[in-house]
Amino acid sequence: MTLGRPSASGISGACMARCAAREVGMGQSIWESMEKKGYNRRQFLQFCTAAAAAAGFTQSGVAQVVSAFERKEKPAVVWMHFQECTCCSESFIRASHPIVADALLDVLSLNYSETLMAASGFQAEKSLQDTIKNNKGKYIVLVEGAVPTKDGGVYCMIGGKTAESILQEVSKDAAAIVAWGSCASNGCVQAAKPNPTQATPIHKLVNKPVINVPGCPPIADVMMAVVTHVLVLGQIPALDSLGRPKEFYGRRVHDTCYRRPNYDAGLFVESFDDENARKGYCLYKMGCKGPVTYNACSVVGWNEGTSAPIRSGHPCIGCSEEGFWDNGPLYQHLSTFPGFGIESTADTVGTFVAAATLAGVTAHAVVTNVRKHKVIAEVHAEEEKEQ
Ligand code: FSX
Ligand code: SF4
Ligand code: F3S
Repeated sequence: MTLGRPSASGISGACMARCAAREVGMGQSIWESMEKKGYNRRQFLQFCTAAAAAAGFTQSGVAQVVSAFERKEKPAVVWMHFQECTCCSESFIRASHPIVADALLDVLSLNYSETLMAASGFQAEKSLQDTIKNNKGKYIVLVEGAVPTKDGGVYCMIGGKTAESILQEVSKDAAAIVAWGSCASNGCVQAAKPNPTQATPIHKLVNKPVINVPGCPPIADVMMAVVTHVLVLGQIPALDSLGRPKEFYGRRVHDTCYRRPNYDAGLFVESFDDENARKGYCLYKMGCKGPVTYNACSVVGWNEGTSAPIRSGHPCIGCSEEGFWDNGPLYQHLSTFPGFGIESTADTVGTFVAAATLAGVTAHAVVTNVRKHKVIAEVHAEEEKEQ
């Protein structure tokens, strides 16, 4: 594939061609490289500030980033594509820190990316080979897509080699490996039953730690933060037991959802076009998997934080969770989930409350839910009166 870089990114395909064609491992610092490309000191400092923020540093960490970028040799990066749809790349180039997006892509030695590089064929292949040969132990591998292992791996081949052999070749001397998206992290749609090509996530095939950044696709700003973290600190961020950065995958979508008060109060959308949908009630009954999905959509948001699936009226389909294609129909609600507790009244809150009252049970949580339900209903009634 030889697509030029979309204009939204501000970097031309020609620039990528230069990146692809130049010699690698030249020992320039990030600052030297930026200066050479025409960035001034002010832009460099802006870049450092944005990078520090993306990596989760406080203001005091900016000086550390400046110092690191002045000294640190710019890392070489190879970005591989296997079984996927390329939305992970599409998401990444729309990150909301333009200076980080542009500078990272421009400043990084993005020596190989089938989507973003202008070079193709033997020139592209040479760039990949040079990168892994000249930067042993120092380069970063970003992988988009799962790898088919059935029938000798013939279901995904690039330049006559199987995806699996390419993955082994590039990851052998890598300093860090990042699995972009659910395809690379857990197999995603390719691995859905019956998984005809035996699509396999990256971490099951390589013998070193992999940072999993699931989501179909992952959130641009989360991708940006992970890359920045690896570059700025030169370290793998703290990961959970599934290899995901804790900072972004430590909470359920449900835990930070702005519709949560409606959930707790038993106020649900019953069909996509009903009055409750217009009021922004909870989408649980429409199949929302937010209660079992770990991702940062409710906090970070999409498209420069403009929206997220739930904010636009669609239930979360659990796209960052393993096997989400096989976890039952997308629009059928969960019957239960861990930590259901008081919330197990979600389907039958009215009935449950009536029964509890009859039995003379004074469970505080139930009472709280009823109160919330009443207050929210009153607020909505007030709003309607005012309109
Ligand atoms: Fe997979 Fe990336 Fe889904 Fe696509 O390329 S995570 S199919 S939206 O985006 O790998
Ligand atoms: Fe939000 Fe879905 Fe949880 Fe409802 S079920 S509060 S819409 S995450
Ligand atoms: Fe995916 Fe759910 Fe977020 S569907 S994009 S994890 S809201």
